[in-house]
Amino acid sequence: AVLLACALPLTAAAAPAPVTPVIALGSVIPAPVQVHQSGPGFRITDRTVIIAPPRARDVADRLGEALRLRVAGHSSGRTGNIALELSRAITEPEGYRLTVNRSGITVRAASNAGLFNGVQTLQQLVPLTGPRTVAGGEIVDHPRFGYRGTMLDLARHFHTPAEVKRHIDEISKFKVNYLHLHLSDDQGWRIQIDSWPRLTTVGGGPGTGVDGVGPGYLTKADYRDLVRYAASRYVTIVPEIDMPGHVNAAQVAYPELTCDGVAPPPRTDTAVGYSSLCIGHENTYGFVEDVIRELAAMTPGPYIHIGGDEAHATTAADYLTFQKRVLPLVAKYGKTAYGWNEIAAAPEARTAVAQYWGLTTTNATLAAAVANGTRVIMSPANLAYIDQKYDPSTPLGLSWAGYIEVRKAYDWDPHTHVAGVPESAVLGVEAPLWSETLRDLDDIEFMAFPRLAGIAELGWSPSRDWESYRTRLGAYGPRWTARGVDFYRSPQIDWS
Ligand code: TNX
Repeated sequence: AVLLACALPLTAAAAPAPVTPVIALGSVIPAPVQVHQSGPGFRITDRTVIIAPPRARDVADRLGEALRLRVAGHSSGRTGNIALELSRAITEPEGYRLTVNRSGITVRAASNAGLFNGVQTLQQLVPLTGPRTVAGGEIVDHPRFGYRGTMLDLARHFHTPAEVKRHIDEISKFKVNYLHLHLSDDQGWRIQIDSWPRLTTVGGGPGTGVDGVGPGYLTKADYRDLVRYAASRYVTIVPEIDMPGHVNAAQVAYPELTCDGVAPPPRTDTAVGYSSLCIGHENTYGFVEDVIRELAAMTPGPYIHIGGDEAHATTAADYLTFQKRVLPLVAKYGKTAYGWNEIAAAPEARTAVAQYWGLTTTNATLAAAVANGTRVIMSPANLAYIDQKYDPSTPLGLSWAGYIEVRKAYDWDPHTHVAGVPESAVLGVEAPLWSETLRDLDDIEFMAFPRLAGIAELGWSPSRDWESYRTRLGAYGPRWTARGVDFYRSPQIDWS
């Protein structure tokens, strides 16, 4: 990537004209595929207009809000504007081409998702202060992986729709295009299910969440609104209901989901692995099907995440019995099953997506499943778990998977990370953010940023380069500050 800070040509005046630095065309996170900086740049002024066809109006409006510029359907004069163009000449899905010269800026893409990505790049190239001059040249860009994700845990502490929306705004700036919502766990149930109403009235009620301080749930209307909001930022929501373990909150609400029919006490501690649905009861599968059916009906995205992790209170044989029934249920409602990598033990995971959260670079069960067709999303806990502390002094987060400084979260290769999981089986990367220790949006942002920016680059860019990345990250800091994002000022980065 081109990283030289470049200067505008000095004008003719005799007095030493102030040199206005512009941002090098490649100084963007994630790093673009190709950058050719050349020729004069374009200065955005208050008279600059964003021109976009009606079909791309939504993307144009978003850019207009960000840059405080007017949006129009077509221009009277053809130059001096920022044009968004839908073009079939761009073939990469989600790809775009950004051209900047004296007469204006053009973003071309085959789809609105591609235009949106180009617009995210452009926004990083517009100086925060001073003349808004964008360097001249061209960027040709497209993602390495189709899935670039992160996860919020609404179960351990509920995060409000307003907080989730604000987080969507922030993650989409790095072209993160999937948001996985962990909606149920031992400490709480956070999504309305009409056929089992007590899941939320009890499971999302007062006293739920870690330490009993994280109540709340999404109504179906809230959830649909979030899905729409995310879609307008080209982010797809992936809902997760964790089972057959991590179900204590559901069993408190519905004791018939236990084998003995006795309600367990509510739990607000952070232990894992003690609860299980009753594998031998037919009632269990009625419950699971109701939940999957209702979830699928309100989820336009392709995936339903069924959890499957840490089922230590379920025997290995019961676990397989459960997955044999449940994995196909997801397909019955038109969705692709997605689960934590333990699901790879079940033959029915052949058509599913496994989320690898292990600490090792070998996993025979996963490799065998991949050989049978299972595809993988990489979330190794020691590298991509952004709920882990940066170092021993980090006030938030856990550390069971180790400390994860900014460089550690960046310096690994999702496409070769696990033996027997070739790049062709990898759909992408995801950085999960568990909320045992997190209460509000400031906490979320402090743990997510800057690490999520690095994970996003692993998912998007064709190669990684720590020195280049740390320079671009240091330069990005003032943008977070300007938006009030409380990011971690890692000592590994020279922040501007
Ligand atoms: C393990 S990772 C869990 C979660 C915890 C997390 C905390 C995984 C699939 N399960 O239940 O919240 O560690 O880091």
